[in-house]
Amino acid sequence: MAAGALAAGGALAACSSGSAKPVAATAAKPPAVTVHEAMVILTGGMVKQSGWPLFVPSDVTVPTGATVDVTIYNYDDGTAALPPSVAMYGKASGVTGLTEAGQPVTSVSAADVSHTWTIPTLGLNVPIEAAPAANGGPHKPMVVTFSFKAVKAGTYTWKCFAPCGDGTDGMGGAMATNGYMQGSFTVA
Ligand SMILES: [Cu+2]
Repeated sequence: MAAGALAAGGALAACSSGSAKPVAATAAKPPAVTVHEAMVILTGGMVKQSGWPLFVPSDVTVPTGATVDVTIYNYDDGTAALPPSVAMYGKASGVTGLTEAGQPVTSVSAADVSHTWTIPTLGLNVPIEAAPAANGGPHKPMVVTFSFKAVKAGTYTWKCFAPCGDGTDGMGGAMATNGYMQGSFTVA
């Protein structure tokens, strides 16, 4: 009796796993999602708050698993050279297809960095070059594009590491304030 029940159970399990397989394979393949995010960097002077450059928007949310195509329009024509302690943020990491002004790049020299978009906990860093000098004419942005995959759900803090803020080290003011040179990146 017990042996018969086992045999029947075994047969049933084999049968149901055989028929469930194609369903599981279909369910495990969600459609690939690509989202496009645009951010603009404005100088403080453009928004009547001199010395307070900012990213707009500063808080971004993307779906888990999405490929994120980012375009950053940097209207700041000033540089904020990376000091030696954070010189490593001149090198891009964690992203693919980085271009600046239409040119593929993998790093920006420390002296030429204007801002960075950096999520240290994800190993993600993008150095951003300055906009062309306006020279009294219309402002033209430095256009920066890159992609990455938002693999792990969570809320992460992004920061700029170029000392573009207040204080003797340039790390105060905008550099230390959410909504300016830092914000949140949420994968949900
Ligand atoms: Cu900055």
